[in-house]
Amino acid sequence: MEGRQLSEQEILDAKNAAAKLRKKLRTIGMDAFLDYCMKDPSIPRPIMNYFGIILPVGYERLPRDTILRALEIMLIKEMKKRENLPDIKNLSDIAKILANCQNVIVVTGAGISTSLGIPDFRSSDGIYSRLEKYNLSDPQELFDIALFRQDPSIFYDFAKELLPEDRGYSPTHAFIRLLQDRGILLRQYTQNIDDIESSAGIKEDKLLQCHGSFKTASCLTCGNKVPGHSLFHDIRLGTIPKCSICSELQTKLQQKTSRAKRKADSEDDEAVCYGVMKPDITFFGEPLASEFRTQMLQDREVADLLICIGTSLQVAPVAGIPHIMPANVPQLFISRECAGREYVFDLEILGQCDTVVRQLADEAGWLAQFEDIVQRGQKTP
Ligand code: CNA
Repeated sequence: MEGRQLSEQEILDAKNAAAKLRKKLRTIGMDAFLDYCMKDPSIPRPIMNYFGIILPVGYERLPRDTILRALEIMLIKEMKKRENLPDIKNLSDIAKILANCQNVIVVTGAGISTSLGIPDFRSSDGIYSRLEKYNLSDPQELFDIALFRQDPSIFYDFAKELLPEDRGYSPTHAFIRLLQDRGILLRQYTQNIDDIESSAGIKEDKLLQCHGSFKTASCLTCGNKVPGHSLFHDIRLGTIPKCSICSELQTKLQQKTSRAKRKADSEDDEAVCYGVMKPDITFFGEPLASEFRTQMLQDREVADLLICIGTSLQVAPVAGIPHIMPANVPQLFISRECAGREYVFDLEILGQCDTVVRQLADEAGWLAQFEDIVQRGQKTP
């Protein structure tokens, strides 16, 4: 019956069988489980199918040791998988957990700012959907440091879309602020570069901007650091922001240099990015702040809830956070689209995050306090 679609009952039976096998594997341990798999040559294939692993045709003819070794590798992977915690079926269960929590880790992505008009990357209307005009082979090139040095105008052309309009913040930012005000926010790990967290009043020691942010900018040539907002006017006008120190120096030098020399210099690669300001966001090809790893390893020891909001979990190392949390820490995922199959969240709520967090605040009995913070985050007219 190859290629036949399974009925709902058959899918349910297979899921139940897989759950039983997982339990058996964890109860009797690897060695005994391998013995169990190998006692009959017909056993490995269905067992592996239950675990989502397809064994090649004719594997039965392989030497027993080879099969054993392959099974062992697959089962080690399986053992590392997180199991769902019992009794987490809906937001009200999460609200009960919140009532007793002290150290919540929140991981956020571009989805928490889309209601403020800042597009994300990977949604159907996100920035990656309209990249034809840049003629890039990979959308990530927008953040490629080598390309930025060659032609900063490509980055600045789309960067204006990411600039925060004013000091407002979204209800989801307000929810994270609520956790902070209630004294239970251990840390927010944000991939966002819009720095709206600062507008929402998330304290510096509660926030890790994993990819840096527009908060500050530095000169590529002399390293001069300035507040990020001082670049916003130029970025909005479509002008590449330049370092005032380097520009002054360049003018003085130009007055002394011959015209022919100046022409040769301007054709030089270095000359293209001379004195160009770059927001202090981490580009591909630049090292991530070393703080991330150190902080994460400390935080995972004390965390008692993980909430991931508005992220596609496609970018390392943030995408790895759910995998490195201790298995007993409950995990909630809120986004418009499912997380990848490699994730095992105790609860996945698909929808607009602003709506879902409001519901969660309500379930927790914190609605009035939440609305008060939301109110303060409304855009100034
Ligand atoms: P992404 O890959 O674009 O994913 C965003 C996810 O959020 C998608 O899965 C969407 O379905 C979901 N989403 C969008 N809007 C909502 C909403 N209203 N409610 C619930 N879910 C929603 O972005 P990631 O953050 O996962 O990827 C990391 C990149 C994106 C980082 O390097 C960021 O710097 C970069 N980025 C940041 C911003 C920003 O700072 N606002 C904007 C665009 C991209």
